[in-house]
Amino acid sequence: MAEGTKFFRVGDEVAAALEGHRRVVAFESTIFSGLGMPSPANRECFDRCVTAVRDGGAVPALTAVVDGVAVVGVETSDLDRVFAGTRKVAARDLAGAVSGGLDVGVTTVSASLTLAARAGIEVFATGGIGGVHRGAEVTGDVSGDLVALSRHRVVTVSAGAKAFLDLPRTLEYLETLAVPVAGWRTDRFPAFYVRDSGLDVPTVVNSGDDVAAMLRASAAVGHPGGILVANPIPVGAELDPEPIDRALGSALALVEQQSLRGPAVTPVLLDAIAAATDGVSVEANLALAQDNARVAAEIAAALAR
Ligand code: PSU
Ligand code: MN
Repeated sequence: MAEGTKFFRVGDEVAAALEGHRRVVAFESTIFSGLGMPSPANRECFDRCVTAVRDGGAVPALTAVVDGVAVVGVETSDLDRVFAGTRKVAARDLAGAVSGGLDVGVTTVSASLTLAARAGIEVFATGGIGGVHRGAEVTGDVSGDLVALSRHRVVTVSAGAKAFLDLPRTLEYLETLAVPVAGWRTDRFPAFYVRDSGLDVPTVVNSGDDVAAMLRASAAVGHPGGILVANPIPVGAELDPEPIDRALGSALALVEQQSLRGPAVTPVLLDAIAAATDGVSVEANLALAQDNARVAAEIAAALAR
């Protein structure tokens, strides 16, 4: 079990689960904040993810920075503050956030993977990961999420990544970083709202046991990092790519026009797409996040056997 420190704490229920049945699924908090999706869908998204994890016999562990402490397993009484958080904390921001006593910070995928590994959690669920941004050959904007995937032995379940990223280059970068990418019952990389980006994944997994075997094998052969499990959005929730592509075009133009750089880029794109597609894209986002949580619980159960 991970001991607490001045800067780091594991919630009671999560700590007990890690000592006992070991079925725990970590979550990031950016996705559930205003930076990830509009209110009140963010709260509904969290509730549906939590229910999916508990229905699968696992315990959810939301990560965030609260009162200068990096927390794994945010207390219920702190949820409202966290969901209202506006400070995005990536892996590289964690140290400064806690040493500087930040009141509330919402964790990205990279920060959550860091904290999950620190706590001894092996499975993490989100909606979509960050990746290589379009135009990265000029801006150099590559999400720290990719590096974190290569650094921590944690399984990440995601519905691929949003198409505002450069998906072929994101997969190339994951290959460079030696991150195994496994399609959940598919040989195609999903693109968030749509099940098939047209890009292949190198490995197919069909069950939690398949993923557990891969993670154990990766440790056995001395591989240091985690595994990306790409779970396509459920069939009934898939969106028509046409209106999304149109929204994406204007969202990318907005980023260009405002000369946005760095961590500000992703929240502005997410917000513009949600606004342009009305409630439709948000409902799809809830459905895929919930399904990722369900798959993550299945993997956590397999890892605990
Ligand atoms: N993509 C989404 N929803 C999100 C994010 C990405 O579809 O909420 C968030 C996640 O927290 C992810 C972060 O880790 O954005 C990546 O930000 P950046 O591109 O600045 O690394
Ligand atoms: Mn970035």
